[in-house]
Amino acid sequence: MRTRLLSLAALLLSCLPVLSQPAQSRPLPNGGEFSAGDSMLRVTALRDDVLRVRMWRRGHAPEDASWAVLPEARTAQVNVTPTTGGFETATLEVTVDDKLRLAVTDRAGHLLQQDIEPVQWQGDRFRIYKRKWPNEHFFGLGDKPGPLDRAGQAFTMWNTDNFGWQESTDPIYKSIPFFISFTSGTALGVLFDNTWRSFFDFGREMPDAYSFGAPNGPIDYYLIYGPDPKKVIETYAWLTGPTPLPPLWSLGFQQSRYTYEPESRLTEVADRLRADHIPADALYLDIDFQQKNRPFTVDQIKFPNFSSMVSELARKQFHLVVITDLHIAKVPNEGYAPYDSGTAGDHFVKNPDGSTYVGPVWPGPSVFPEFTQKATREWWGGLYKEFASQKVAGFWNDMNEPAVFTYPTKTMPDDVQHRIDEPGFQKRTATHLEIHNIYGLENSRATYEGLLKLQPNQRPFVLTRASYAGGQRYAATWTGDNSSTWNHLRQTVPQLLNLGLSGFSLSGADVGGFAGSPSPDLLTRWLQLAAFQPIDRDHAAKGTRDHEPWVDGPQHETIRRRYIEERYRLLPYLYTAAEETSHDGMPIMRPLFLEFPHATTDGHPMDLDAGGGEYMFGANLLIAPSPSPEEVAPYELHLPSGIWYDYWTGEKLDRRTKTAARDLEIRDAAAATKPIMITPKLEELPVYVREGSILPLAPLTQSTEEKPQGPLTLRVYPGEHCNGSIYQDDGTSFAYRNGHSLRMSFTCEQQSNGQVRVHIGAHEGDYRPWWHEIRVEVNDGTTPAKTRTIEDAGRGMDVALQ
Ligand code: NBV
Repeated sequence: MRTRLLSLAALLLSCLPVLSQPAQSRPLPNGGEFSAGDSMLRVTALRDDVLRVRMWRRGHAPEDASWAVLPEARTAQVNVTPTTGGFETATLEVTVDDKLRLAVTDRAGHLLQQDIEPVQWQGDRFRIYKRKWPNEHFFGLGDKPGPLDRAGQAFTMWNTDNFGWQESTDPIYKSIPFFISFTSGTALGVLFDNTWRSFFDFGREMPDAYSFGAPNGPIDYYLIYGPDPKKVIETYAWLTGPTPLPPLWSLGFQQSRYTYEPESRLTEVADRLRADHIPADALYLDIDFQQKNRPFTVDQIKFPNFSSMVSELARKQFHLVVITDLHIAKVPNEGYAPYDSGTAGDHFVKNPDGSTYVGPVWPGPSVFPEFTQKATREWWGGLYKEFASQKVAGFWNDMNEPAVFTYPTKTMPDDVQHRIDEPGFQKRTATHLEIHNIYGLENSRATYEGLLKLQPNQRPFVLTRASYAGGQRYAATWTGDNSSTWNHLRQTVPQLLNLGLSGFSLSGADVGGFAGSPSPDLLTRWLQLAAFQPIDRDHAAKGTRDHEPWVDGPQHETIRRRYIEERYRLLPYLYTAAEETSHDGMPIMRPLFLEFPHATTDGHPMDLDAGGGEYMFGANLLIAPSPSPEEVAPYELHLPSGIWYDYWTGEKLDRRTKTAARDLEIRDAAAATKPIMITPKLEELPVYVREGSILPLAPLTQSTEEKPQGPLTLRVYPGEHCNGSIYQDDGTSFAYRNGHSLRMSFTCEQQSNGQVRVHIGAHEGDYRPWWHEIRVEVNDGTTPAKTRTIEDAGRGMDVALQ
């Protein structure tokens, strides 16, 4: 009944122009404060295109603090112009009616968002209903499983260790309460900054409304206007911080397992990778390398020469990443330093009665750091001292939802007390219900900041499982315990895309699947695809069959090697994309609608028609795995209109011809393109290059530590807006902040006589790259490709290829 009433209300409202009756209001220089009954609504403009919306019951103004939003952004403000119903900025118009219903339009009068009823309170619980258009699509919310578009679904934010999760499982490990609404090519971002067990509904309850709310905590959300989706991403990075530039090695191939033990087994894997010429950069040690599962220890029997083993691996150009779970074994008087120093410093989470909370995890009864205290984070950071001095290169923060072996909640009790002692926050205690979703975020922050302090000139590499909005500032992430099934291989694409749209550009899924054993074909397909995903880490659960690239014989190994090698050739392109992320948050892995928001005239996201598997890797490469990777039947591939080149053969696909594809013709005759029929072959993953791309490639190496021998290759694909760039630096330090980096830009032009002129920009920055020569290779559909190799004196030049 209520549903029907709401639908009716929405329908009536949709017939009305923007609400005009003003509430009681008090103009503010940067917005307005509105009241009705005992409710207060404050809407402020951080920038002309960013609004912050806060609401509370009189006398209960919530604390103005955030774990996600950067203080500089949160306190930014622009002046606004008051209007009768609200105010306007240079970009947006805000109207609030007498029931405190908010409507936001752009200055051209297009309605961007509208409350369809007053905020619904039940005690501390609230839900906000917004109008949903039939053609509105929703993206983001981190790595929640399921399709790319969140429309028609409902979700809960509660970080959960969900081993063996499936496509319909919710929640899993992360809570990233940020989504992008995309309607007819117009994007609007919404960050609902509430750390409690919040909920989102995108038209599941009612087809014409979407809603979000929480059982407690503040009504505090940010509206980020595009209209271009890339603009929303950039602004979200401004609000919550971008992903820092990672160490180059973390973009190489990573090999992991639960657990490579003893020492000789890890060495054997390292040696086999090198012997078989499978490029690789990182090896992982999972929990069994520790003594009795105690974090920050090493089992001396299994790993008797840990320190020299790390050096020996480094000599072989491997970086070691070790797991450091956050549960600290409760073992008084056993000389276990993390427990002893943590107890002495009063760093563990407490029960309501003041005693230390103890919960069972891998080491048995364990205690948990109070990551919401700065002092505790500093103590935690110090625990990395020994590993850092042994040159362990990266750290893996698992189980930080936090996972506790108590059922059915699998986490701490709701009433555990967390102490907040933190710049920008009131000093107070909060229950676990408020802190749960940011616990993993603050754990990874403590690790990241601790490592920075220990090694100020080394970029930390932290891999976290749980996080919250803004967590990209501290760690890369992965999608937790997926399974070795075809469906999970397919799932990697929407999950990593949505993570990228939610700020987490550096993410990966366990290659081959964690739970279960992949068939040889599945593992081959997975290794292929992950070569074109941001983090490429092969990982497997205990008791599953081996996953390393060689395990299924030479035929499979040859295919697998070829894709990993291609990733290494493309590292200059990938690293340049990672550097872009570090400025503007643009994810490495992108849905088509991010690059082609107007691929269809009605702004329908192309991804949703394209079959489900396609995505962009960086701005120029389109990766097109089969939507049904287990099938051998041919499949149709729809590319955005324009000219595309086959990455592997250089063949030009000029598909601007109008087609008979009826649905496309109806939507947009001009953009209609002929679908390509792909007949899948195990050894092939279709990859296309967009016209006008210039891709930088390196000679093949076996690791990022190896200096490439030979020229930098620029693969030029002539076409509109032809350009490209490369970014290089030492790959590990912060010297780039002092100008010790190298940036070059390229453009190309196709002359009427068939000549292609490539302009190579001068070196910017003083980093000296590996190459002395540049090999320009023009792929314009003629075979063989035109090539010329020239000396690179760093001054910039024009190269003509006939
Ligand atoms: O530390 C063991 C595993 C780890 O391999 C995996 O990647 C994590 O997601 N960990 C979970 C704990 C237990 C899993 C059954």
